[in-house]
Amino acid sequence: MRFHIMTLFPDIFTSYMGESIMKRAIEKGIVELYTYNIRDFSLNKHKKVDDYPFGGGAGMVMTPQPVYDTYRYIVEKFKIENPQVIYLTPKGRVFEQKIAGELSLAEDVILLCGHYEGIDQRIIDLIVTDEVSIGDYVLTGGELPALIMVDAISRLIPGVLGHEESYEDESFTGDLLEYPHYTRPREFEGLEVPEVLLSGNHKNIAGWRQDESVKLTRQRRLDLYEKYEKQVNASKSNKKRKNK
Ligand code: 6GU
Repeated sequence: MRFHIMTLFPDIFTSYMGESIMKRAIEKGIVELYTYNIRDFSLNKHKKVDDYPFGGGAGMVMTPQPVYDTYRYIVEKFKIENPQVIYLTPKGRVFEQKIAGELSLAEDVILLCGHYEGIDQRIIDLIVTDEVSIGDYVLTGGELPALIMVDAISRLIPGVLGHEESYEDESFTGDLLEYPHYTRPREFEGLEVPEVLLSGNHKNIAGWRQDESVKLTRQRRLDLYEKYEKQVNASKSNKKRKNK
């Protein structure tokens, strides 16, 4: 899987992608990350990439030429047939696990990071296929959201995580938040590890974890809990139907 990041600040990506699981995914060749400095493609003699908004108003707008030429360079160099270009913007649809799963199947993903007040609308009309936000708050640019997407997508690609089962139990895959984890020591600052986890009874342990997940989800995320309840009810009535 190849990520292509169009940005004015390519250095932001080197530190995060050079550590831990992301680093290993790149070393293994499962993930490839290419950054492109949009400024390098500016035909302006001062390498300018922004200008005042037509119609007036606060802030600057990224000009279309450098972004468009960066895009053309990527698509031609890698011979990408149906380029998927995601523009990171608070106006986009909110990123969630399901979108990460869908994107993890793609060969190439191009991420466009905006800055200033935004990008000239004609770039969005011409090359952008999807607009994505990471939540309802405003950041100064699309770089952190791009990193978040790269991380969430990469860890779903087979071979990136050590244990294939690592993502089966986790928060969100099954619409439930994850149960609590404990490691040694058995007692810390007067707090004990729940007895059942020390019992060696795997059926009881699985039951306890399921119960904790359901409890936590109901307390914290009624929206997810209701989705989960619906699924449970649907599968129950499915079983009944089959048994008739
Ligand atoms: Cl994708 N960009 C910016 N600038 N702010 C955001 C965002 C994206 N998602 C949430 N806030």
